[in-house]
Amino acid sequence: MSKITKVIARQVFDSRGNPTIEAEVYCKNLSASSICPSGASTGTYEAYEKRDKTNKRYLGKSVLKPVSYVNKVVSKRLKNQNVHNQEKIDHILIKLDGTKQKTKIGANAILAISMAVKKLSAKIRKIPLYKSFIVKKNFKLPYPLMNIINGGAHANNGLRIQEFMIRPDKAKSFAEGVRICFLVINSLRTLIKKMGHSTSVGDEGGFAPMISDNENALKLIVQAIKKAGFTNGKEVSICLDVAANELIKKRKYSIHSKKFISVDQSIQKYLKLIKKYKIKSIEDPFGENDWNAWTKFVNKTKNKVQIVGDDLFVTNLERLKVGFLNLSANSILIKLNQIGTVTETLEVIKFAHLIGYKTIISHRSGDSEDTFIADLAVGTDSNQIKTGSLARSERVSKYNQLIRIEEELGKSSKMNKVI
Ligand code: 2PG
Ligand code: MG
Repeated sequence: MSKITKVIARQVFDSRGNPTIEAEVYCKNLSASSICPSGASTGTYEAYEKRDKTNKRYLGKSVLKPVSYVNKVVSKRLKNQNVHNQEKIDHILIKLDGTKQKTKIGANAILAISMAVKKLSAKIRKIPLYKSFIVKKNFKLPYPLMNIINGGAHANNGLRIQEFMIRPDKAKSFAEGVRICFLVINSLRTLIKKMGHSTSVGDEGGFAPMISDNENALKLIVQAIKKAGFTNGKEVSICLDVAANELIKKRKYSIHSKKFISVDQSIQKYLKLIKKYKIKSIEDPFGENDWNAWTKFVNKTKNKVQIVGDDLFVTNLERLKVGFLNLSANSILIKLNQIGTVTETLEVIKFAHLIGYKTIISHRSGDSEDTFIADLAVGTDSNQIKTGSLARSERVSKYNQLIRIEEELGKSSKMNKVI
């Protein structure tokens, strides 16, 4: 047994330059720390991100109150707890908070502690973090879902769809998958330059050229894949995160253009895009409360397309159960800070696998140097990871960690399965 001696929280900054919480958990002179990420296109049912709304010094964005609560109250409460008993510690935090969406302490403070506990436990046991989750042997590497064009809430180019991603479906190793994405990204950069657009990047490292039409972005990606020497739909496939919550008004959607159209019309347009651009995965095609639209869409795509629930499920077991009963999707995006503890995240992943859903571990648009999710993806047999482009260190750090894990696993490492 290793007893926690103290927990220290501090305000640090995320990749968008906004304040966020880092927690450092100690067992005597050993410690581990973790930083909570933060989203821009958040779902209503996500766990609560607590900020000092009235503190004007940081424009209402500081996290000094939750930090102080951890240092004054939570640290004492966790003192002498066994750092290896993650579930007990997470339940103490959940109980101490006592609210459904973790509004009292804030899910940002709770998660930073929860992840730091997990890291410290692995450190003390002298095992790599990825070996401390669900999988005990035959570790597999996830396929990267690389976001190469940013739109929606992550850029200011007016693109309706938030994320245009590529997935190297035939890659035999993670490092090879990254190489394939690297080649496509480089061709894309050349193409964007040639068009006279800026090659600057958005929040998740993907290019954010001033293109506002979805189809123009898709055409550009198809061209880039070809120019890099690959075939769209074979070695590389296109995947989207629509983040449709941001594009809804009175049950009508402005996904395909600025015009709001019905669910049925939107589905028809989706089907055309899927066929024309061989799209293999669509995340959040409809809003978080529009269960019927999701069911209709899954029916129409006949399980040939990966339909991913992000804002729909918010890494929440209760919502995933509803989705399962309604046949709403076939995959779930996993974001630790949507639910707030490692234990609850693992419960959701286990249930998702039980019902045959794919799990995609995800970053947030506001992220940090913390690479916890890379280990989580391997340790939970998640077959994909979505963590931005091959740009911006907070994104690349996750890919680099997976490269290290693959190297450590050596010959025994394999890639996971993709739909
Ligand atoms: C998403 C995420 C991550 P955000 O919608 O899937 O890409 O964005 O963190 O802004 O919610
Ligand atoms: Mg999303």
